[in-house]
Amino acid sequence: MNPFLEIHPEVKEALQTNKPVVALESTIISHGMPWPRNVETALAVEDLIRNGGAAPATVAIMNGKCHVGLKRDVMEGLGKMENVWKVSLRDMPYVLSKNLYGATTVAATMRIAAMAGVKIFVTGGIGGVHRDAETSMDISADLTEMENTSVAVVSAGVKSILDIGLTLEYLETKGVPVVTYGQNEFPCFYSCKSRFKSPLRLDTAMEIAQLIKTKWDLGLNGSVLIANPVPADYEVPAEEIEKHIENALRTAKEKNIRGKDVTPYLLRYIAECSKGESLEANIALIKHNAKLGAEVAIAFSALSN
Ligand code: PSU
Ligand code: MN
Repeated sequence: MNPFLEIHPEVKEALQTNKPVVALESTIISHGMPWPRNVETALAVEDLIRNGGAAPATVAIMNGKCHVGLKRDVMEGLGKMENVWKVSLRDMPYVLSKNLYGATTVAATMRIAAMAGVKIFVTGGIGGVHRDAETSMDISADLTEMENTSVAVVSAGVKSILDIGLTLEYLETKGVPVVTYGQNEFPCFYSCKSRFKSPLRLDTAMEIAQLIKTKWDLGLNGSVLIANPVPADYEVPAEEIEKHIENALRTAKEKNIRGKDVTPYLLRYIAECSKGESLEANIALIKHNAKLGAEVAIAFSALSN
């Protein structure tokens, strides 16, 4: 086992007995939602996965180790703490070697999950190609990670702070299958509708597991992106979010926000402008993804055993 890994007993037991495990990221706890809803949500998501029949494994970095599965008090601490590092792939060596607290993004969580042998990962939204990428070159390491690392990702699509069309093109170039669960249109996080047709559609967790298994059995490395549309009752119309996004992008530019600070800045700005509504949608869609992720993990492990 990699010496940097610290695997929670519940997760270790599941891995050793080939039971389904679902990885979860922690940037969403530290940078994605306000306290205390962040901690409540993270714990509720873990319980949903447990009740669905899989072991939850929230990933974070602390004390020089990559933790796969967190104790409850650690999760609560992480949710309250200020100055937690947002750790993408390139930040891992620094945060580990300095013994800092780090919350992992999709990219870093995927890599650590793969190191531990976890195959299915649930998040809210992935990073992608930013709207001004042709000049800023701002493309999330989440996408290069999806090219290389064989962990399937369940998300609610791609938030429209990004260029959804370019993100889908990039995933096509990198050989990442994009599957929407139960509808033809690719969803855009708060909204079920993005105006982009989903490259693929599947209607059951078993079919999704079969696609994932077939990709890896073929010897094709890398991820499968599963887009799960937000539950209709919690959908925030795209036009409503769009005005906040445009303001967020403009102020980010004015304030010269760059690099890894861009995504958290935009997310926070939009959350504040759209008040409770976007937070409730965010929480609902993550829970919804957790249920689907547990089903996919169970189907995948049934196919593999
Ligand atoms: N998009 C969201 N919610 C999030 C993120 C992105 O809708 O919480 C977080 C995830 O942790 C993702 C990270 O992996 O932001 C991407 O950051 P960057 O664009 O700096 O790679
Ligand atoms: Mn970026």
